[in-house]
Amino acid sequence: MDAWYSDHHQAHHDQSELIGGQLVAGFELPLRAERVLDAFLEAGVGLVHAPPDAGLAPILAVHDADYVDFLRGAWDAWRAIGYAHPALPMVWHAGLGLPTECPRHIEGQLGYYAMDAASAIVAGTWTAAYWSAQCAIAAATELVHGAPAAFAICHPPGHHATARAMGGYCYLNNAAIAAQQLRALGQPRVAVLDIDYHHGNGTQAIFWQRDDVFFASLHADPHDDYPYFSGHASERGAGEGYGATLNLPLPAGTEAPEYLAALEQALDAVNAAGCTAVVVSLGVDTFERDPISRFRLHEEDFGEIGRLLQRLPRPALFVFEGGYATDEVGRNAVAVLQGFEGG
Ligand code: SP5
Ligand code: ZN
Repeated sequence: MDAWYSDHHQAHHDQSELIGGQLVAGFELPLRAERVLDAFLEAGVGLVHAPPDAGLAPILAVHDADYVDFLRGAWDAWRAIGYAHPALPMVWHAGLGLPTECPRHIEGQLGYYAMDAASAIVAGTWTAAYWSAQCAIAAATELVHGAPAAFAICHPPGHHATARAMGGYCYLNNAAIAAQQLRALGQPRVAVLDIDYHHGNGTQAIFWQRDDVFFASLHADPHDDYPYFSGHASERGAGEGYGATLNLPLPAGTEAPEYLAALEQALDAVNAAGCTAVVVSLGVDTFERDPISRFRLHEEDFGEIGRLLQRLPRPALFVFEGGYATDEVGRNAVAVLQGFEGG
């Protein structure tokens, strides 16, 4: 399978994040995507392309226009009040009911459009997020032209971003944008299978009331880990989308046998849903030495995950999400692709 990668992703760098109550250098580094690109080329999985510019329309098919305007202008507004360090929110509307007005001040806007204080905006965030989404859009478009599989080496990641909020290092929801693009190009029912360590709350929220996109996710139990407020097994979707969401939370310390059994369950559900195409949110922060996660998958388990994913419908689009062990992130992500291709 071929991959899509944009050098523009490097513009999103040197973010800080609030973790454990302390402001620290972010775990989410451009180096992650470069390691994935290197491993992809070294393994000879396929060609790598730079995405063409498909414009804002496929992004606006998923995200609210006012949120996109905020992302585009946030850094300039932050600079305009005299700051040169990464922009993070510090006041939220949780518990106050839905806000009726968006604040005029950038400090208020950051809280209005964010779910946490781990997703900083820096000078190049919009450029990087835009081209990250373009990688997913280009790969999805390629699938419709007949490729059985493709890989979008997205940076920054996307699955925590909702239609109108950033969070969890995510700004634009690349997987959701790709799934929507597959729908727009004629696929009648699309699955999103999310195997990142964290629940894909953004993707779930975007398709919550829809029956045409089936969402299945394996992740750390939200009773114990980020994003805390979604991903419980009881969440099944609503309205027409009731039953088109499947959450399989797993405990801290989960190892391969339990993980692979849950993955089989998700694959059964995706196949029973009759989907004609699939987007895989490919996070490898399930790795035993991931610095922010608590599953215990070994390097060789990622190939086995890929082999199980052969049961997915085609075409299949892999979208890179999390994975913070920079020495192993490339090999682990590419091992999934190689397993999927029968290697
Ligand atoms: C795309 C993605 O994987 N986003 C993950 C965002 C997680 N952010 C919060 C992480 C909190 C980790 N807390 C445990 C720290 C152990 N040192
Ligand atoms: Zn993650």
